[in-house]
Amino acid sequence: MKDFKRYLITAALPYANGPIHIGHLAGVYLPADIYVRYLRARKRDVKFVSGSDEHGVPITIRAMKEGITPQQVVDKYHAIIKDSLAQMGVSFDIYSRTSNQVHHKTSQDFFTTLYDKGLFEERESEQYYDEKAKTFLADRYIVGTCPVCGNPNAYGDQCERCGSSLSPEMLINPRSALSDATPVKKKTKHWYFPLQNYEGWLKQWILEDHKEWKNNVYGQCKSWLDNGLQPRAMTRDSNWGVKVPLPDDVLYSSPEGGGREGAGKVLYVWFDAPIGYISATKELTDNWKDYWQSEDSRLIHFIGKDNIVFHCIIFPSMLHAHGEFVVPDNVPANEFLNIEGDKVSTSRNWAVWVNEYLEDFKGCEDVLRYVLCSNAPETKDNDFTWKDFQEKNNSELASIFGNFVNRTFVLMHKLCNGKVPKLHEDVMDDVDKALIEDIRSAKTKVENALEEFRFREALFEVIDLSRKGNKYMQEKEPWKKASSLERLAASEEDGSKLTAQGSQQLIDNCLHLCLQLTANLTILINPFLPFTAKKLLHMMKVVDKMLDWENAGSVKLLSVGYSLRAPEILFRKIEDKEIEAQVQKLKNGLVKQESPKSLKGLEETASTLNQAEANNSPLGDGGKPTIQYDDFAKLDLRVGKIVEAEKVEKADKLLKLEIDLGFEKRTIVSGIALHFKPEEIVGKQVVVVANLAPRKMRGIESNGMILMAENNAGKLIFVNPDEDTDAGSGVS
Ligand code: B3M
Ligand code: ZN
Repeated sequence: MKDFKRYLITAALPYANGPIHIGHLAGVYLPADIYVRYLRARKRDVKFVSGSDEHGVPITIRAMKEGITPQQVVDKYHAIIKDSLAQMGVSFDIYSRTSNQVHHKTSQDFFTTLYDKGLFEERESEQYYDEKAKTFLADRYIVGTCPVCGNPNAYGDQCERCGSSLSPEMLINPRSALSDATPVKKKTKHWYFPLQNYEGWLKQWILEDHKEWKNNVYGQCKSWLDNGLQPRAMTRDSNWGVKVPLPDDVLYSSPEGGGREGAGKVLYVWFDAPIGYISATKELTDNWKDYWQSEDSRLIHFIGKDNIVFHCIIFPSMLHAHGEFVVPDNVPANEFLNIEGDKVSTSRNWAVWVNEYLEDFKGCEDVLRYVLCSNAPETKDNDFTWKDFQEKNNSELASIFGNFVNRTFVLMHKLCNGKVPKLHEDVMDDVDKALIEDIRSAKTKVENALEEFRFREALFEVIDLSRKGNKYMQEKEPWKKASSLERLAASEEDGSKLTAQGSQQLIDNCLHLCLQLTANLTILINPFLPFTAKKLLHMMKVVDKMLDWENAGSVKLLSVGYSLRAPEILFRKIEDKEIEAQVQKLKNGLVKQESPKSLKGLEETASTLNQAEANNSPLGDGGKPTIQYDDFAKLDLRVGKIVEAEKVEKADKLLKLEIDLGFEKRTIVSGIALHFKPEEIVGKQVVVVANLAPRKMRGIESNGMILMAENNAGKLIFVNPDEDTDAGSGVS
């Protein structure tokens, strides 16, 4: 590998539209932080930058949902995210935000450079427009039926049910996410970046020159490149974002107005956001060009898999086109972390929020770091479960690592007067020598894995070294030698003094090596569990300097005769009731999609966006807008009776129900499994939406839906007639 002088490590800028969850940590921030801490320990010149992504539709949609302005949204969540990351020990050199002036200027200058070089294509096209909200509808402002899977609520850029990447034109029956109105087509003008012009360069740079990239990243790039790239619009009609740095007569010059009916023109969020890495480095240091514009700087982007195309194809093409910047040397993207067997969904609140974890498990930051790293979704999606979290804490961190350190310190205080004992080389045996070899080779193993972004493996090697420490101690049994010492001291026999001396030497050797091993564990664990490393330094009364990576592998880190502190408990036990409470919290917090709560504030925000006239809800709690009788009359509601119920395999929340509707039996899949056992509900009467289009869930076709009420505590209650009624009776 090339010898780089400097490292610039970036971690994806999280949208400031909500707190971060543990999937963000596992996929992006922890691996980045571990890598940076390792580089720092190796005395490399490194800068670690990130910040909040404060533009784009995710922000304005959140503003709609919360009924506040986009500015209020980003101020609120930027603070929460920044604080969570700091508390988790993610050690950025700077955590900035894209609403900063320096960022607006940096991204506008970037745009202008490309514009002046004539690298954009100016295009006028017809786009969907909401006449009520007076705005163009790009990306997530438009919803409709997915042409691939039939999901009626697919977005203009993606279907969340089947994962297809979409454009607004592909949606069937498109409607505005703002007003529900059917949009009309209007002409507007945008600036497109012709990605296809960079295909040749990209193919050489990625497919030929970076074969070492992770399979998942390389594979995704290859498939984008094989399918051929298309021009991509780098501007949007919106009033939230970085203003396009062109005069009005250019922005709107066209016989048809160029989109003047819109709210203004801003840079596409995926144009400005990655430039945020540059702006943050500028804010951090006057020498920012050394990191961005010098060939001996190594740029590495840590991201989640959904951001691969932006970081490997679009942004590098922009950097290349600009001409003055380095391009990433690696993009070690991770896959996704699921929670308790189900995909994380922020809209359904199926997530473990980092700010809440920090409240509930004070002082356990390293436990989460450990669990997320040892289970990181490096090569495939992985699952987080609370049971596994408890298991990993109690039987790995506490019983292996913590136990080794604790035994070493307790015995050193008991058998060696609280001081580092001598190493008597003449009585060292093969077991001692093997341990020294294990210490040496652990350093190399951890290092090799970290250099290649195999963080799970690196962490495993550290824990494995502590496991070897336990085994060594078990074999040596210094406590047994100590009790035989006591017996010898009491005996008058000749030669007992000599034997006693020999036993003390064996105890010394064992604890000397166990203490040197503890010092090594401190260095090796530091990138992963920095809070634990700090505690260990304190116990050993040594300074941070000991953490230098070059010290690892040595068995001369602690001086003989040096007195050490009493042990601290490194990892407390996590109790069953704490875990049960978390599982319950997840289940109770689950929000069904499109609940009235999630639409709250639509009115205010629609007007902040465009002073548009909005649909008022007749309900005080921000419910859905008024509908006409005809809308209601479309529903065929019937009384049915549950005749069979069973769990759906590999789906925690689903029950497969057989419902007797009198005229026929129906299969309905319902998301109520967390609330009811199958046997409890057989025989119950329910109200069924009988003419709902069929939908496949986990391979089972569901024909209808049962109505449920939900109380304030999140408990589900059946909606049914108040006396037994014939199956199939109409409900109106
Ligand atoms: N904010 C997407 C995300 O949070 C986007 C990343 C920007 S990185 C430049 O997943
Ligand atoms: Zn779909």
